[in-house]
Order: sequence, then C-alpha cells, then structure tokens
Amino acid sequence: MNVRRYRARDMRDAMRQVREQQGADAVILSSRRVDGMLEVVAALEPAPAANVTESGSANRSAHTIPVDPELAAMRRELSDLRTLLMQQNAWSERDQWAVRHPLAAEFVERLQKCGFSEKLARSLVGSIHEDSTAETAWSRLRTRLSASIATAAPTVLEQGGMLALVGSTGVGKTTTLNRLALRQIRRMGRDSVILVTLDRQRIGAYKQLQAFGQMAGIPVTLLESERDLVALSNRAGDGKLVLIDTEGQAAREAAERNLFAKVRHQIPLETWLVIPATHQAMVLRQVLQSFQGSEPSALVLTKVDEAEQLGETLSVLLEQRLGLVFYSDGQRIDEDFHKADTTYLTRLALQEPARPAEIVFEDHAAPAASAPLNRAPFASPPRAPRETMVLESVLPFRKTVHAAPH
Ligand SMILES: Nc1nc2c(ncn2[C@@H]2O[C@H](COP(=O)(O)OP(=O)(O)O)[C@@H](O)[C@H]2O)c(=O)[nH]1
Ligand SMILES: [Mg+2]
Repeated sequence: MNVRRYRARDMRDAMRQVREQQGADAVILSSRRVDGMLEVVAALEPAPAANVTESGSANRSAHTIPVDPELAAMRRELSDLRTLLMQQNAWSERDQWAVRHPLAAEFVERLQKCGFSEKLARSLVGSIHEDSTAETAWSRLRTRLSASIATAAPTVLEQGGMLALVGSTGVGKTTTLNRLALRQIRRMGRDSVILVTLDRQRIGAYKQLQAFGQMAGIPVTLLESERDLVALSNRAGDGKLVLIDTEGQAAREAAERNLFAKVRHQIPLETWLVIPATHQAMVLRQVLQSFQGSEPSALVLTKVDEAEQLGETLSVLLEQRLGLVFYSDGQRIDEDFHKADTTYLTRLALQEPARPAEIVFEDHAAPAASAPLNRAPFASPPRAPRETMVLESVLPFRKTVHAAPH
C-alpha cells in the first residue's frame, strides 16, 4: 500500500494534493492540525490483479485466486470510510465558509427560510460588505434583489392593439382580463375596449365574461378559432384595445399547441402569460417553458395573497427574462390589482413590513399614506369573494345586452 503524508492549508488544498500525487482512488487515513497547517495521511491500494475476484466464484473457467476475506472486509471498510470522510469534508467546507462569513451565512439562511433558492441566496450575499452593519448589508441586499426583478411597461394598453392572456386553467386570466378592461374603460371610455374570448371549452367561461361585459357595458365576442382574430385586427389600433381571453391549457398541452402560431405573422398581437404565486418553483419553471410557444412578452402574477412564501416565485422570476407588468393579491376586481412594484413584492417576499403598492385604479385607491405600514404580509384573513358587488358599486349596471354570441 502506497502511504503518503501531506501538509495543506485546508481540506480542499489537501484533497487537491492527494488527487495530484496519488489519484482519485486514494483514501485519506487521518488528518490533524500541526502548527496551524493541516496534516493529512493518504493511502492508495495497488490495483488488483486482473484475474483476482472478490468472491472467487465468478469466472470459474479462468484461473482465479480467491481474495483473503479479511482483506476484502478491510477494503470495504476503507471504502466506507472514504465516503464518510468525503461527506464530512463537504460539510466542513460549508461550516468553514459560515465561520469565515457569519453575516453572509446568516443572510443565506434567512433568505432560504423565505423560500428563496440556495443558488439565488448565495449569489445575493456574494456582494455584501462584511464590514458593514447587518442592517446596512441587509438593506443593500433588499435593494439589489428588488432591482433584479424585471418589469415591463404595459405599452399596448396605452397605444391600443391586440392583447391576449394565456396561462393554465384557474390562474386568473379571465379575472385579469376584466381588470384590464375596467382600467381601460375608466381611462379611455367604453368605446376603447373590445372583449373577445377563445375559451369555448368550459360552458361557464363565456358566460363569466359575458356577465362582466353586460355590467361594464361593452360587447363580448366569442370566436370560433384564432383565425377569426385576423378579421378583428383592423378594429384594433388608434388607441382601441382588443382584449382576448383564452382557455386554460395544461403545461404539456401548451407546449404542443403553440397558441396563436397560425396567426401571429398576420396580425400584431401581444400575449401576456398569467402565473399564480401559489405555484411551486418546479411547476412555475415548467409553465414558463411550456408557454414559450405563445411568445409572451410579459408576465402577470396573480394570487400573491394566497402564497405561503413569495421567495420561491421571485427566485424563478429572476431566472428568466420576461418582465412583470401587473400583480394581484385578492379577488376584488379593482382594489386587488396593482402595477408591478418590485420594492413592495421584495419586502413581502422577505416577510418585512411593506407598504401596499400603487393601486391600478387610482381614482378608487386609498391614499398610499393612509395605508397601514405594519401589516403582516400574509396574516390578513382571506377575503370573501365579492367581485360582483364591487363591479356593481363602481359601474352603473346596464340592462342592455351588448354581448351576443355568434
Ligand atoms: N385569492 C385570489 N384569487 C384570485 C386572484 N386572481 C384571480 N383569483 C380567483 O381565481 C379564480 C379563477 O380565476 P379565473 O379568472 O376564472 O381563472 P382562469 O381560468 O385563468 O380564467 C377565481 O375565483 C378568481 O376570483 C388573486 O389575485 N387572489
Ligand atoms: Mg377563464
């Protein structure tokens, strides 16, 4: 057995030397501190002869020499010991890092408790100054995190055009569409919006949108297929907005179908992907991947109020390039719909007191200054759905049926 002694700065350095001198199969027999250096003893077994088998039973036709059972046991024990040592080494490296960078380690733990991925947490703490106070360092980290979340401007809403919402079933597409329509009506009047749905799958889906159209006093059109959008496209523009609702698609289905692929080259069409904050990171990644075929240009984040932790969602948002345009944190049509506010969402994710973001419907918004500053982000009790009530209270109910199916 080839036994050697090494002196190294730390375990990582020792392992490197052992690997260089004796190769990857060497086994570390002992390690101890001597004069501030790490002394490591490693051994390398000679390679077994080709015709030697452990059991002696295999390959009986060849001339085999049975291995001494004691030697075999020792070999197994050494192998176990090596695995154990390697595990301990991995642990101690993390511990050593934590000892060297206590503030960074504390922050990584804090971020992970909020649901942030370890990878993101480590990259966020990478730039903190160890000599600054914990408060300053944390505040810098918060600013950095908030600045890293991409946002998008809702240009299509200002200029008019065609906008479709895509996403899985039940994520809040129709609700978001209603919200966007209401926002547009308030800003530009009833004639500025056309509501269209491609959701023929669920009986209730069209009725849901139709009811909204009636209340808001705008027409709702049910289209046969996405090809019908071509004829409709000449009505968009000049500030007029065509809002398109789609049926929910399972991620796998979305990946196969590539919604709007047939018409995209003929008409200017923007799509936004609606994602709920309640999805787990893995599911969210899958959704983002699957809906790439619909070529979304922005994201709407819903159900922020229902998320246990927002860290997981933000971690995924930081991994991809699409900007966040709006988010919602409740079922109420107006009060719970907001422009993307990364400062607020970051504070919410870090489970810190946060001032609610600007409400999209400014005219009905409570002034920001009067908003409670110390509201626990996730502590508020779930609100009862009162969509219809809210709609009736903000819009005169019109009895004329504007919506008619084709
Ligand atoms: N708690 C909560 N519920 C929401 C939010 N946005 C939408 N919803 C609810 O989610 C449910 C499904 O919404 P819907 O718009 O029909 O989803 P769609 O299938 O994607 O069209 C409805 O009950 C909505 O009221 C939100 O931000 N928070
Ligand atoms: Mg829907």
